[in-house]
This record gives sequence, C-alpha cells and structure tokens, in this order.
Amino acid sequence: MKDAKPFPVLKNDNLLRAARGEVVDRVPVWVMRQAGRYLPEFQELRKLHDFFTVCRTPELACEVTMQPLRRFDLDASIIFSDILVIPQALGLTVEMHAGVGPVLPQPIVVPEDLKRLTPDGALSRLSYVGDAITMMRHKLEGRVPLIGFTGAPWTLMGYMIEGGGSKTMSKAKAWLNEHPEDSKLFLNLLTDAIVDYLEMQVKAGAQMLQVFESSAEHLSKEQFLEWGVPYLKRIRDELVDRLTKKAIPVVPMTLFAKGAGHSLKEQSELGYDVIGLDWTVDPLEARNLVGPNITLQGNLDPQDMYRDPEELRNLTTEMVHKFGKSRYIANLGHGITPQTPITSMEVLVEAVHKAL
Ligand code: 1CP
Repeated sequence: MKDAKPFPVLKNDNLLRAARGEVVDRVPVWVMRQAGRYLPEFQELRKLHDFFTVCRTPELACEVTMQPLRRFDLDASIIFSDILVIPQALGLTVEMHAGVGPVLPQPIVVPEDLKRLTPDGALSRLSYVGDAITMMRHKLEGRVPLIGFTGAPWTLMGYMIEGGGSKTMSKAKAWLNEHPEDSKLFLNLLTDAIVDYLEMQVKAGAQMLQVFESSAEHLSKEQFLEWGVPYLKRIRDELVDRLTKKAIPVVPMTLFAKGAGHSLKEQSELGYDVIGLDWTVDPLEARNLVGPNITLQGNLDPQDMYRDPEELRNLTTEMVHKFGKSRYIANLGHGITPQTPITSMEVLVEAVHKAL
C-alpha cells in the first residue's frame, strides 16, 4: 500500500471480539447507514459535493465516515461508499438523483448486454475505496474498528437490470426464469469482482467486512437458496482461501440478507462469523436456528427510532436482553432513515451500553 506507516493500535475492539465469540466489555453497537442524511453536517457537505465525488475523494469519504463518531459513542465505523461502485467499475453509469436514489441510465436489459461489462481493470478502478480505507485507519487513531463492505451478487444484479431501486425487482426476477444460464454467468462475474474487491479492502486496512444482500427480500426461500446462497458461499470461501495463501489475517465477515429470515440455518452454514437480522426476525428464534457459534447482529425496526425516547430506550433494552451479551452486535434491522431525530441515536447507543 502507498501509506506504509503502521496502523494505530486498536483501543475498543468489542466489535471484533463479539464477532469472534470472545468476551466483551460492553455490547458493541453501530448503525447501518450511520453516516448519512439524518446528520445535518452530512447534508451540508452533500450541498457542496456530488455523492460519488464524496466516495472517490478519500479526504471527503473519511470526513463523512467520521461524522457519526464525533456525535455518538459508537463501537464501529463503516467506510463511506455505496454498493453501486462495483457496477460503476464494471462500466455502467450510476447517477445519484436527489430524493430518488441511484439511477443507472443504461441498464443490462438482455443477455447480450453482459458484453458491455468490463471486468478487466475493474479492481484498479476501485482503488479509491482502498485509499479511503487506509486513510481512515490512520484518522481513527485506533478508536474503533473500520468495517468495509460490498453488495452481494444478486442485489447488484438487481440494480444493474432494473436501472435503480425497485419495489418488486420484477425485471431481474424475470431474468432468473427466462435466462437461467446467463443469470449464473452474471452472478459469477459479480462474485469474481466482489472477491477481488474485498481482498483489496482487507489489504487496505478493513478490519471486518459486511456483505449486503439487501434484495434477498424479493426472493422466495427456494430462489434465495438457488440464486443467493451459492455465490455468498463462494465469496466467503474464496476470500478466506486467498488471504490464507498470502498469509494475510482473515477478518470477521457479516452476511446481512434482508428478508431472508426464512433461511437463517442455511445462512449460518456458509462460514460467515456474523449473521445480520432484519427486524422481522425474533431474536430467540434466530439464536435457536443458528446455534451458539454464530454472532447475531441487529435488529431494531428503524421505525422505532421515531418513538418517544422512553419507549425507544425500553425497546432497545428489551432487544439487548433477548440477544444477550455473548455473540451479539447491536444494530438496526436495516439502514437508519433520513428523518430520524439525532436524539434517537443517542438514546439507542446509551441504552445498548447500559442494558447489560
Ligand atoms: O444523496 C445521498 O446522500 C444519498 C443517500 C445515500 C447514502 C448516505 C446512498 C444512496 N448511499 C449512501 C451510503 C451508503 N450506502 C453506505 C454508507 C456507509 C454507512 O452505512 O454509513 C452503505 C453501507 C450503503 C449501502 C447500500 N447502498 C445498500 C445496502 C444497504 C441497504 O440499505 O440495504 C443499498 C441497497 C444501496 C443502494 C442505495 N444507495 C443510495 C440509496 C438511496 C440506495 C437505495 C435505493 C433503493 O433501493 O431504492
């Protein structure tokens, strides 16, 4: 790496200990999308810079990554980026439209369009993420671990076919039925790019990794087992294999498959250290399904962040009591939403730390 200085020693490693099943001083807590639109300082910075300019400029990406840590006593940071940087690196244009979200004006419509993707050199086009991670490790001064992340193959395929977010993912689901062989090709191409990308993030300094399979919610259990699981397994297996061969320490990995509470047992068999839960899953049932050797992460309903502080405090305490202090990382069951009051984050973090 360009910056050869050793990284500062980690002071609060509760997140990593929880992921490995070791004893923690306190239940670690972080929040998906903790750097984002609910923070006025994020909104201010976004008035000055386009979304992908923030992602591509390490100083700006680090500033935004640091913003929630200045306000809240969080136990993790997550590098500011987006899952759609991979489709971009594969040659698709991705625009961020205010109030809409990501838009891909030239989506993959027919199997022939796969030829437009440019996997050669994709990793070098993502080097800015590695630069931001390395810079962030220094700026954190060892305060908390830094999480790297990626979108999972099915979720990325969905955005690339739909041309953006979709309530149904119906075009992408039609591909699975109408072009099963090309769908496999597509998912394998994405899996290869993802493994390269995660290896690069670990080399750059990511201390933990999360794979976002956010669009699992659109698949039936049978479809998730066919179109999600094999690729999620290959990501984990190949990454471990590559790092091990290069004598690079393997970092803990989280799988967050939103809406796949139907397959927790299957998810727990893929080799990930942590399984992220959305809020539809009952903590005790999840623990029964995954057994004692997996860490669970989640899973307060992001909507609960709009409740009175007292109610939010009680719900959070109750959640932590259900999961317990061992093998647990507190989080929401999906990303924090833009109108969330800042005070709710304070209440959440404090309630987690005081619960046990
Ligand atoms: O203009 C803005 O500032 C846009 C808001 C925004 C932000 C803050 C988007 C657009 N992405 C992000 C950052 C982001 N995205 C992070 C940052 C790190 C952190 O957690 O603090 C992460 C982890 C993501 C991941 C991401 N992007 C996911 C997976 C997690 C999830 O929410 O399910 C997905 C599906 C996306 C796509 C995306 N990017 C942005 C939006 C609004 C969306 C969702 C669009 C949709 O499906 O309708």
